[in-house]
Amino acid sequence: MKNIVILISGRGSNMQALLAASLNCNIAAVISSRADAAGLAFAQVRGVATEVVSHKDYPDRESFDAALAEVIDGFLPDFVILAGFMRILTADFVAHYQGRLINIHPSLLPAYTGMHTHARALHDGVRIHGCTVHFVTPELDHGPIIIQAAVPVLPDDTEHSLSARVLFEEHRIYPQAIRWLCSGQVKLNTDGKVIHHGRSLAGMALISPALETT
Ligand code: NHR
Ligand code: GAR
Repeated sequence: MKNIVILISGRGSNMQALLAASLNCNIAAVISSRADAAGLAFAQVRGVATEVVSHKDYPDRESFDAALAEVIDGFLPDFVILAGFMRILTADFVAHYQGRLINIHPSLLPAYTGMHTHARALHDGVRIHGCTVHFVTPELDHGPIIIQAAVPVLPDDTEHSLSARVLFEEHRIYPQAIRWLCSGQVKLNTDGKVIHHGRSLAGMALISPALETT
């Protein structure tokens, strides 16, 4: 069975969705970059090991990442899952977990990399927004894509309502992506392409606003 380590920084609702999903893998630990992350208590109650590696205890990104990697590697992970983890990681850290480091980002990448994705989508008036699970590469939010979910942006949407609609889909696609990885159905090729074994790539279209039925 594959070992996974989940990294969080706050609420941890994606981590909760992963714990609730009965994945075919062993969740070895939940590690937070903040001691006050609400998600830590949830993991503890469910008997999952928790650790805190606070970025505030380190003078620079290199030393924080080195300390974080040491704690992570103590759990012998096959995959390291970023779930609302809010620190940009150095190229050395990313290289150490090449093909094993996964992130969920609240936009349809490559649109809206970085922070404040929902506010920027609303500002631009896009009709479709969403979320993306991808392998992490040194370039922020640019790694190979495993799965995406698209949602409509509604006329009265606020950052709050739109982020809730996207988050609902995050909680569906993240467990699916990790299930595929742990069963070997999804792999990162040596040329940096994501390979889906035995998956139908047929899907439904989300058209927003909906087409008229004539
Ligand atoms: N690191 C690398 N190298 N590549 C990625 O794709 C990464 C990453 C680290 C985190 C998650 C991420 C996202 O999905 C992620 C992807 C934090 C920031 C950020 O600006 C940006 C993107 C992501 C996470 N962090 C600030 C920093 O200075 C701190 C912000 C804060 O603490 O609130 O690190 O979008
Ligand atoms: C999620 O929407 C996740 O996609 C996003 O932060 C939220 C964390 O929620 N991640 C980022 O923006 C990474 N920069 P959670 O802690 O409840 O899972």
